[in-house]
Amino acid sequence: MLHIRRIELREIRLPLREPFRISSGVMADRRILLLELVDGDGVAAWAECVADELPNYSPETVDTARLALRDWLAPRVLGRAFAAPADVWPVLDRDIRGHRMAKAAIEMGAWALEAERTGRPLAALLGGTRDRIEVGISLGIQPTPAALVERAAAALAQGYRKIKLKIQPGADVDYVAAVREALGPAAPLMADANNAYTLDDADHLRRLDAFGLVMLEQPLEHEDLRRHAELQRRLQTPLCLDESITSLARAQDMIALEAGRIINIKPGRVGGFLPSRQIHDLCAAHGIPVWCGGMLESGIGRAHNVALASLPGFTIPGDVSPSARYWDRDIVAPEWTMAADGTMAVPLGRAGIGVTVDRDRIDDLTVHAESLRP
Ligand code: OSB
Ligand code: MG
Repeated sequence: MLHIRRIELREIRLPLREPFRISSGVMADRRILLLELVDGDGVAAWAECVADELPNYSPETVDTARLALRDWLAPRVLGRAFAAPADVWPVLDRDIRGHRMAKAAIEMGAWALEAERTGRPLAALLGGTRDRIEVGISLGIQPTPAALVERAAAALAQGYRKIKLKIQPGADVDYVAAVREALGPAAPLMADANNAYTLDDADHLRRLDAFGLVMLEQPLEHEDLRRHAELQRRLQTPLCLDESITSLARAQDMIALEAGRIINIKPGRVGGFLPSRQIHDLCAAHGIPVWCGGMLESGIGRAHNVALASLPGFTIPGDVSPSARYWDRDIVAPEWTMAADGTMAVPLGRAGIGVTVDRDRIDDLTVHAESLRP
């Protein structure tokens, strides 16, 4: 039995090596919520909540997640025994709307605790089948096409297997054209608009069809599947949905409406590993490729993403880049690294999340800590 005796909640501050700009905002000095779940025998496992400081990607924030975790979610699992980690999600979700990132932090922590407790790698517990995953990089919006070309060329030289270019009105077609021109026709490029367009921009977005993008991610409003379907009918480039896919039902709707042809699965966005696996299985049954997205996670959230990305349906390189792409120094050892061939090892030789959490460093970075008990 999985028994969650206490949850240590921390907020740390971890500065990105450089600010990351997307159409809906900039991230720089990250505030990150970390959870440590501890069972009755003192076995512990870490998880990360991917909510950011401002509600520009999802309605959740660090502060709403902390409130939800402390007042509504942790009380549901503390002191309670679960036969399996898959039983945690329904307990967290029943009659609590939304707050999926907060739910996911506990749910994913429960899977990690089960892995730790039973001496198995998290990836194996989740049903992973790969020992290496393919790595992509997401490049923030740059001041000029030339600056983006420089970064994209460096990423290609480093071996990244997919290069995602963040776009927004005024920094789109010219930027993508410049990168395609510089990197050549074979470079695996895609674009991500984070909701920055409307259907009125369809003719403009159709110009992206000339550049052979692997996909265009989330061009339209986050709750709008119908208009994505309309746009997909007018574009050759496959659409991939990110913000729009908040649940298994939304993934089913995307497929039924033909609102996209690819899904970016972020476990935090959908509520954890159980919904992620359900979406993964649904997509596999419909021939829809999936890949693991990223939320600029520390080494802890990254460990969870690496484990998920080892499942068989994750056939497109994920936004699961090595630690050094984000941080001067990560909070885990060893740090996450990428080989020259653009792959990352899944740590199958170790139980749990596969890396050691650097407690001293976390103590140094902590701005808030509280202990949640039954
Ligand atoms: O849309 O995928 C996104 C980061 C923060 C918020 C939204 C997104 C992103 C990224 C970064 O693209 C991916 C990464 O973690 O490297
Ligand atoms: Mg995205």
